[in-house]
Amino acid sequence: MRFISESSEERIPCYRVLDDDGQPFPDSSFVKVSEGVAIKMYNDMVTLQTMDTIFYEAQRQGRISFYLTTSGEEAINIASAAAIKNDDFVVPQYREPGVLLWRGFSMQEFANQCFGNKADYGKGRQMPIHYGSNKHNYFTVSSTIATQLPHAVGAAYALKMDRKDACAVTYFGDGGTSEGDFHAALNFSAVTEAPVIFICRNNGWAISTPISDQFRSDGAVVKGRAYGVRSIRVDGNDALAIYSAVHAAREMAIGEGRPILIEALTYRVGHHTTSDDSTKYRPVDEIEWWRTTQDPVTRFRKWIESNGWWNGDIESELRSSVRKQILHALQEAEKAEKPPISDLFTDVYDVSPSNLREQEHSLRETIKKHPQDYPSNVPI
Ligand SMILES: Cc1ncc(C[n+]2csc(CCOP(=O)(O)OP(=O)(O)O)c2C)c(N)n1
Repeated sequence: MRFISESSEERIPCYRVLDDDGQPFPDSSFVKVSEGVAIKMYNDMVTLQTMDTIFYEAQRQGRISFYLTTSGEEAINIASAAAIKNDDFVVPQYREPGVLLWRGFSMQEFANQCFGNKADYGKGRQMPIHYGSNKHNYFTVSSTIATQLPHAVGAAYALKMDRKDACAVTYFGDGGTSEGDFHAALNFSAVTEAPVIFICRNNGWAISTPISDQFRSDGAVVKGRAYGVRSIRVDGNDALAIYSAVHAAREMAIGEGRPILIEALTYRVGHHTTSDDSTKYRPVDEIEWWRTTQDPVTRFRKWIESNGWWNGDIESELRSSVRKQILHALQEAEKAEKPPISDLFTDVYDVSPSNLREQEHSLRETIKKHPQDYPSNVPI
């Protein structure tokens, strides 16, 4: 009689390509990245980093109501985006705007969404950072944890039924793997053999809840295996490792018709959102260590520099032009008019039901009575 152990016998290894100094480990195998792709990856990582700094400050100045940074997770965002194709559906959590950036969503489009102005595709009806784009096959962000995961499996299954040469790629945090939706999604994906790539950003924290040591050593990869989903653990701060793993995952997902799970080990360097102060529950030294010595952007820069593709002059030029572009986009988005009040009541029903018409009428009456309490840049 032999019971199967409840935990894996050995610690799951972590796939790495670049060491902390941006040099490939001897004999490491990885997918080749051309100079052009590597430069775009670096450009986009710097753009994402700069956008986070400036948008975060804009929230602190009271210009936007909310923001959430991706700091520390730039490699997961950009390298995974680089390894997939534009036809692949992206079903995000909320800490992956870099994938949308990679696909060509402009700074102006990001800024319009955060200000909820009339150029925002969501017509100002979503909270800031709930980006979405039909054009870029990027499903609209929903902050309700893990609800995107079953959707991604359904989308992947539809792609398979239609015999499309594409997969669905979905992202989530380590906290999300404790939700029922995560388990339903993994089970459903394995049973239907859906071409979906699950990318878990194991960033050590779910708001103020630390990920336990047990989970750090035995995390989402083990849950993947439990559902019969092929899985790998990767260094999330190593852009080359992420690129290679996602590239291989895509080939298996589409070629063999199966789900794949990637657990990327990383660290959430920023506060959870602008509503959080993470120094209240974690040591500042820990944050600093990750922000400096483990920065994925610097690590990748060292690699492109050692290939002779980058230098200090291009670096300063890039940083200053990206900064200007982002500041300009913010100013434009701030100046733009908001969507009209009537937009609040459209796009759900073909013909508006009586209760919605009553609510609209009541809102208009209230605004008439208390005009001083309503923003002057929202057309009535
Ligand atoms: C269903 C649900 N429960 C709780 C919350 C509140 N909440 C927002 S973010 C978050 C933590 C998520 O952590 P994780 O999935 O690890 O992602 P991270 O923020 O670390 O990137 C929680 C509990 C929510 N948004 N949705």
